[in-house]
Amino acid sequence: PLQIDISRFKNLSIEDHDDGVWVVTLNRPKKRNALDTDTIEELVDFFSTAPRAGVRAVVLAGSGDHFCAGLDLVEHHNDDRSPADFMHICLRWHEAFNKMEYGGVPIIAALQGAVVGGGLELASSAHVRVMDQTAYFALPEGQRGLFTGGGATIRVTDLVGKARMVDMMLTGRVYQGQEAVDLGLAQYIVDGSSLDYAMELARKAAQNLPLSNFAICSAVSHMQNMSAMDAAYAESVVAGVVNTQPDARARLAAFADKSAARVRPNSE
Ligand code: 1HE
Repeated sequence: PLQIDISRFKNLSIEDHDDGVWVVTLNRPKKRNALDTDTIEELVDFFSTAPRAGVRAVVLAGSGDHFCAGLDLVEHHNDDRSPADFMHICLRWHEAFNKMEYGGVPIIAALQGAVVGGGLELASSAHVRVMDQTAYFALPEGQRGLFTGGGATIRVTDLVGKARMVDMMLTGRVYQGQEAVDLGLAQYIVDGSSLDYAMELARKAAQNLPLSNFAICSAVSHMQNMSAMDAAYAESVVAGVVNTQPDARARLAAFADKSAARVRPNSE
């Protein structure tokens, strides 16, 4: 496996925990973790390497009271970018976020405070989102004279549907609390720390075989982009590889000899 040299990351803080779980934290709390060009390059770097470095699951977090304020508007203003410059900026965002969504490593986002604009685009590139009671979601681009450029038109629309996405952009509507979960912006809301709960979920996911997680966190997204016929075909091929992997034999044997845990309803 590749080695990840954590000393080369400045705007991300990166910790390698037990069980192959890594915690990647946006670490510019004074700027509310706004996404400047350096942060995006570090995300490209980490998430390009992680699938080949034995990373079994990632918790993606933001330091301070807010997960992420989106595009660094001050950098954008100061750089006075041309249309071509900003197109290339957006292509780097897509590079990072596609590496996340399609890379095959489970990513659990731990959300608090503002998850807005590009921050919501980042969060929606994770596979699972856990919010605490302070978290809120919005797309303020419309009010700022901007448009989304980091994949919201695709990923946020996938989460909440076209009409809600367009409303969020037109009116600046903010979603929070249980309603945000009901709409699909997050899958979990917790009373305590979203980071603690995200860690718990990441440790669970990390116990799956890496090849199963690769399929779950890559194939499902690819298949969304295919026709149903082609997706079914691709699913057969992926299942052919995953479901016959030698590492699965011990798990299947444990089921057959009745030593493996059974699936039961949650207890009250
Ligand atoms: C920033 C940014 C930022 C804060 N870029 N510097 N995103 C937005 O429109 C969200 C803009 N931010 C906010 O609405 C608020 O800052 C927050 C709700 C996130 C936090 O509020 P608060 O009161 O805690 O902080 P603050 O006083 O507004 O900001 C603290 C500092 O963070 C301040 O810097 P300072 O040097 O004066 O201390 C702010 O300038 C800085 N800061 N947010 C740069 N976003 C690929 S297209 C994507 C399109 C978008 O993402 S549009 C951006 C949408």
